[in-house]
Amino acid sequence: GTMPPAQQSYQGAPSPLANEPMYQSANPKAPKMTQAEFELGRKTYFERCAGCHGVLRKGATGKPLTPDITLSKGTDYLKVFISYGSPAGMPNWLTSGELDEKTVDIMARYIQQDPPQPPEFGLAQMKQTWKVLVPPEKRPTRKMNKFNIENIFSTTLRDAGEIALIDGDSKQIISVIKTGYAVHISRTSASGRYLFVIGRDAKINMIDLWMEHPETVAEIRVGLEARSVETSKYKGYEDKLAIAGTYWPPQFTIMDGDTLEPKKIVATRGMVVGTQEYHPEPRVASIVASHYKPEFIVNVKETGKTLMVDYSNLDALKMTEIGSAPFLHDGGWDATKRYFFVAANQSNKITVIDAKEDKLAAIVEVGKIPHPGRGANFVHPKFGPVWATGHLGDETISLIGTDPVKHKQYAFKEVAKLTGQGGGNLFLKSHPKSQHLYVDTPLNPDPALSQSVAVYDVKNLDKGFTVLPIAQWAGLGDDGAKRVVQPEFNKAGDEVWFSVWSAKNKQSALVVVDDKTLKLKAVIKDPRLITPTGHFNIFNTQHDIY
Ligand code: DHE
Repeated sequence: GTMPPAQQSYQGAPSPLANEPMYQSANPKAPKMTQAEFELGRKTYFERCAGCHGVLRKGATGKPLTPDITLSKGTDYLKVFISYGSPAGMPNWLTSGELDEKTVDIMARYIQQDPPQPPEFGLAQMKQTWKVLVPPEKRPTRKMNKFNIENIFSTTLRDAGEIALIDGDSKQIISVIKTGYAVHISRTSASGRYLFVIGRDAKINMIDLWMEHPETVAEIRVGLEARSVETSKYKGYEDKLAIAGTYWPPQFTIMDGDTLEPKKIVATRGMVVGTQEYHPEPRVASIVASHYKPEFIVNVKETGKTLMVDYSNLDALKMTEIGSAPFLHDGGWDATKRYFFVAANQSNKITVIDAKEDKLAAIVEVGKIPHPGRGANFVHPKFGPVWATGHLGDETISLIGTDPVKHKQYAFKEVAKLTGQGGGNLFLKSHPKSQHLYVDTPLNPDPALSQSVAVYDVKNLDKGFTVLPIAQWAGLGDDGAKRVVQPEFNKAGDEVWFSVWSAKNKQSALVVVDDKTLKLKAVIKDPRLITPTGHFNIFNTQHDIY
């Protein structure tokens, strides 16, 4: 296989569906399997394969593996494919040592059976998991702690299923809060009071930062697998609603912003843009709240559609569907917060959505597998305001013009490509008060790159980049792979935080860099900081500042 191991582990994070009960369906043509073999096959499939081939094996970024295709290939052929991989990106599971021969044989037979369908998850199931631990009337009416909550960081402790709230001023851990399985992202309510955290198991924790000891005040599961959560930000709707998108079932759920009571569930199953063929499991990827209208901007991955969901009347829900390109994933705003840039990652494109006019502004060709996170914004000396994305698949950073008024000839075009340290980039970051652009490369196979970041002076891009040896600064010793991931600014925009992400049984750390001098400012180490990945500064997340 040619897919670098780090990228493979990125796409193939274990799905919580591995733990859901599902049953073998009898297909007389499929090779025989015992119930135990079927169970092992199912578990392995959801842990290793579903991320690319889809829950229903209808294909996503990987090829479809439904019995109409796999049965005609036969067990022997499939075993070779699984063992040795393919240049198109299929990993070499046997020769890499990830699976043994017995498991490869089981997998070859498993994918010829009918795909077991995980259960649906509707209002009744959601309500069973919904808990209001502290009802709104029992919550404080003003901030009861002495923290500067606008400079708190919520750090994802992925493999612990927890987040750490860290005081950005003192660098002390305020608390560690239990969340969902393989927890993914945090988002802040419009007022900055509430923090919403979502796990891969679609569990949402709503945390009240006004409490003397901030803790979860409401929780719910909105499905079986998820990645995104957001809250309403339009004037008059601040803190009123929350929304979460799910990978399974393919749907999004709008909730009460005070209690997480589920109000409205909308399915995303439907037709793929372009081919207009039915897709049974279009996953919900990034969601952002519009600043122009009472709308959520919901990006549906496999069908390549951005849904502008008007939340002003949930009983007569209006949605504008903007088709662009399949595999919409992550994205962020330009500096004016009018244009939303979202990566169609396996299509090597960035889609630009005009949130004022509710229409497609452009589709921009970029490098191989763009992965912006929320992207970065700065003013380029020649091209004016630009938004930037790095790539998983190559070493470039694409700059796209964002100003159709004063820099019309550059607007929504790729105006320049910077050359970075290498491929395997996941996140890059800017801040309106900083002159620097930070670019990580956590998935690069070379440890020298995965353990450092590149910094550009945006006024002198010709000078290339400076390398900061972040993992070395953390002083964690030599054992184990450490990936340096996700630059995030503090509120003042004068320091940048990084995670040094080690294995679950190894020590990790956070490293804080002084933005002016590019020198080490602080290292945060604590046995509770297990597998830190993303971190979200409350103020910057609240106001979409980057
Ligand atoms: Fe993420 C954002 C999905 C793997 C860290 N991730 C997102 C978003 C989606 C997503 C849809 C956008 C949410 C939004 O803005 O509403 N991520 C996925 C996957 O499907 C994928 C590829 C594989 C998987 O099985 O989960 C995946 N992600 C990872 C990781 O391996 C990372 C590096 C470490 C981790 O914690 O698991 C990771 N993803 C992040 C982070 C963000 C994110 C830190 C938020 C970026 C931001 O700045 O907003």
